[in-house]
Amino acid sequence: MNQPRSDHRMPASSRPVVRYRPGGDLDEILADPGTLAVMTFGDALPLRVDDPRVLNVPLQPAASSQSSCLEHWHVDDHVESGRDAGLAWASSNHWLFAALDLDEADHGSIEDSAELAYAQLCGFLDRRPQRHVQRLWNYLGSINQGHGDDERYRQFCAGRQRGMGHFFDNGYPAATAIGHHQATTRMQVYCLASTLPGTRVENPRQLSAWRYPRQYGPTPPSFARAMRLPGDASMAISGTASITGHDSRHEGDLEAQLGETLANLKALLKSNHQPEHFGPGDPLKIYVRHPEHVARAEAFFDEHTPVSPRIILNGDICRSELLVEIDGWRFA
Ligand code: 3EB
Repeated sequence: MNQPRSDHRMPASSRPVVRYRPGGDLDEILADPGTLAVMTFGDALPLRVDDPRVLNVPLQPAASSQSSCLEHWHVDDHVESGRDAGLAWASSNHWLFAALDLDEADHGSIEDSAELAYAQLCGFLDRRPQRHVQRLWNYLGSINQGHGDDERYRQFCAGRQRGMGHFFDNGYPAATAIGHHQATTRMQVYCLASTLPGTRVENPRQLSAWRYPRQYGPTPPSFARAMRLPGDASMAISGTASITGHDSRHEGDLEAQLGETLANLKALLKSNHQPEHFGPGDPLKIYVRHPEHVARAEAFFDEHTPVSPRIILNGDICRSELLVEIDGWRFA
């Protein structure tokens, strides 16, 4: 396995900070030499900006989330950026953002597209000093379309696994996979990687996803529940839903699913020896399947995580009985 080119220890100050910037000015953020990435959501902002650091996530923010909210990844370092055969990237000395936004129609099936996306991403990372993936996001169209093993999410899992090849033989990174409502064939995959490996964290309340039994599909999902970043105790938290063991819980009950999900998140923090609450520096992203559930989700978070910044996005969870999923960050 490749090692970082020098054995410099990573100063904690070099790790990215992720912040939501309600009403943030995109030009101003891009002029900052430490900007590693900026996400816009849905059609809230102009979609086409010719800068590899800008990614338009195809999920519509809830009307209550500030419509012009940006997500800003910032490092205390100088960032360079470019494109490599359709892959957009930006990197500092220690950190790398890379993103693919592809059309399945160009590659055949969703399975073939996922394989190609992951093969391209892993091939690119393999040539970079920042080759250690900490965190991955996957946004697919019509994620629950198709029955049984023909469901698009399950086919995505198979293609992703094939495309990963042996790249993650030492363990999967943290991840999210959510369905969007734009063109079904739009597939977006992006990641945060580093020169040093992170530490994978599993959830004591949940079976590791890669060990899910056959009933959830022929290829179990390839992700860790969380990743502790190199440099300090900060943690990137995977998409977390109302699942204990491997069972979906509280079908049809939004508040109960939210409660179970928060219990899962707290268990993850506890197993990482951290206080079991989210603070003002810990941004959360809440994916809500039905737009009409947004107000109730807001009320839940006002009560249970009042100080942590949040963005609520309309998106589908990869099991059709699940109504909500949460991912986010715990920064040291
Ligand atoms: C779960 O716990 C919910 O396929 O990358 C969460 C996070 C989920 C990541 C993925 C799937 C993924 O199984 C689903």
